[in-house]
Amino acid sequence: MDRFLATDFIEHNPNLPQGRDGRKQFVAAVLAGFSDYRGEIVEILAEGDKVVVRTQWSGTQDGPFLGLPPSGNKVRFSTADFFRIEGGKVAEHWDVVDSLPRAIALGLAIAQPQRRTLALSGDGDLLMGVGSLATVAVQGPRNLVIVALDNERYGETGMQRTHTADGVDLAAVATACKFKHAITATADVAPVRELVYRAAGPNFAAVKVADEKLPLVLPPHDGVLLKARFRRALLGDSADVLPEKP
Ligand SMILES: Cc1ncc(C[n+]2csc(CCOP(=O)(O)OP(=O)(O)O)c2C)c(N)n1
Ligand SMILES: [Mg+2]
Repeated sequence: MDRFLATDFIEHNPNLPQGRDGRKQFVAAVLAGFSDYRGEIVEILAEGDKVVVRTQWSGTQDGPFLGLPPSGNKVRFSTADFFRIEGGKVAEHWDVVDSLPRAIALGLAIAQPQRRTLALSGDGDLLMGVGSLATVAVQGPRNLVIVALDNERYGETGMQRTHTADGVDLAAVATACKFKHAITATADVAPVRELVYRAAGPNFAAVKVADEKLPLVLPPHDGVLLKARFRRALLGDSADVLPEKP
C-alpha cells in the first residue's frame, strides 16, 4: 500500500476510514471478511493528474466483517473511483457507490432476519431499476416487502406519465420474478397490510394512488447525517457503540 498511496493520502468518502492508515485497515478488514474478494476493472479514463476507474466488485463473506459473523452471502456491486495522482502515488480519492434503496432494504432484511423490513418506493423508481426485483426475489428474504406507491407519474421530476399509466403491471413483473406474493391494490388496502405484517415473503404490492401534484418534501442530502439517523432509528443507543473486534 505504501507503494501506491501518498503519506498524506486524503480519503473524501466520509464512510471510509480516513488517511493512508485508514485505507490499510479497511483493505485488511475486507480481505479478512471476503477471501475471494475481487475487483474487475471495466474502464479507466485519465486526464491531467486525475484517473477515473469503473470497477465491478464481487466476493463471498466467508469471514467476519463489520462485527458480523461469516454469512456466506455473496456481494456484487460496482463503483466509480476518482483518484488524483501526485509524484506517482494516489494523493486523493473520491467515489460514487451505487446503493439503491432496494439494495439497502435487501441488506437490512438479510442482516435483521427477526424483524420485518418494508421498502417504500414509487412506480417511476421501480421502472428505472426493474432488475432489482429479480435480485431481491432470487435472494428470497422472507421478511422483506416492497410497496410501490403508484401514481402513474414521475412525480418528483414534474409529473411525466410512467409506463404504468399505459398498463405496465408491476405486480405481474414481481410475480414473474418469483416474489412469493405480489398484488395491486386500489381501494382495499387490507391485503397490503397482510403482506406487510404477516405473510412470509418476499412480497410486493403496487398501491394505486391519485396523481395529485403535492408539495415536494425531499430528504436532506448529507450522507453522514442520513446514515447516522438510519442507524439510530434501527439500533437505538447501540448505534453509537463500535462493534467488538472479531
Ligand atoms: C436512474 C435515474 N434516472 C432518473 C432519475 C431522476 N428522478 C428522480 S425522482 C424521479 C421520479 C420518481 O418517480 P416515482 O418513483 O414514481 O416517485 P413519485 O415522485 O411519483 O412518487 C426521477 C425520474 C433518477 N433518480 N434515477
Ligand atoms: Mg410515481
